[in-house]
Amino acid sequence: MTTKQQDPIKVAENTEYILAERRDSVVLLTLNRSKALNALCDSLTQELTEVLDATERDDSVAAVVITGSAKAFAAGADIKEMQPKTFVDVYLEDFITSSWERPSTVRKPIIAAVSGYALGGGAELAMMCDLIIAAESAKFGQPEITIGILPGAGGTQRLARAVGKSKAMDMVLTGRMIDAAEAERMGLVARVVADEELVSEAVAVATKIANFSKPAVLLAKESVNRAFETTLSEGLRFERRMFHAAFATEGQNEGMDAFINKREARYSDR
Ligand code: DAK
Repeated sequence: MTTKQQDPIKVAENTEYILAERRDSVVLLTLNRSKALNALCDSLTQELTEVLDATERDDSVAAVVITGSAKAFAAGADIKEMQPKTFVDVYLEDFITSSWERPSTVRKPIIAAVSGYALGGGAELAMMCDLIIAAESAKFGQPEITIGILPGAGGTQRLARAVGKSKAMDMVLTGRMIDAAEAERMGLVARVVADEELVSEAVAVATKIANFSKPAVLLAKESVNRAFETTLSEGLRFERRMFHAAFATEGQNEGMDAFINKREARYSDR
């Protein structure tokens, strides 16, 4: 059964909080609620889920970049929406779980391009992406403790895995914000670039990945993610099988032949 393709740009034409723009095989998604510093209200995360669904379905999309505004990637979940809720409310409705999980299940490579504040759910959204590219102005934090709660979308788990216990505890228990340089030193972000180069750099990285053999990219992404879910020996076994599987792709033969014959590889994505 083939799934009907839906152009993510067309889907985003009906969205208020997500702008989508195509840069060849890369789709650039911009969070568009700058008045509230891109606070991640329910409608925004639902729209993001719909657009990501469409990017997954569209074979012509090879990678995704998510960015925000100059002042804020996203200042967290919407505190005004959360404030009146009780335990029973959030527990019974499994509060915002379904609309928050999509970025972490996307199979295509997905890059967060962060400038300004990435706080609470904003930092968690960035960490759900495969890698974070930060502008010099980026500030990361898990300030939930300052408003009487704790991180709820991976801030105690993905952060601890990314930067270790002591730094994660520092951020989660004090709510302290860190700047881009510290985030890079900690291994939270992959690269720091000048603010004005943020989007072009993130799109360039996404394009570079998009131009490799698609099956190899997906196998590699799946293998790295496996490291966070399993023991070393199981992870290595998984990696070995994925490595063997790469030899069932046309990309393996093409990439190696191109190297040997000193020419550029032309991947068929098969
Ligand atoms: N929610 C709602 N509105 C926000 C907001 C937020 N997180 N952050 C900023 N805003 C709004 C402000 O209320 C203000 O609106 P108006 O007053 O103009 O109507 C506008 O954005 C501009 O903000 P400020 O006036 O505060 O701007 P400043 O430059 O003075 O300060 C700031 C910037 C980022 C330092 C400050 O806005 C701030 O501290 N914001 C809150 C940061 C925060 O505490 N974030 C964590 C929220 S808790 C889960 C999934 C996710 C989550 C939990 C569970 N599940 C899947 C279960 C996530 C939780 C969180 O993120």
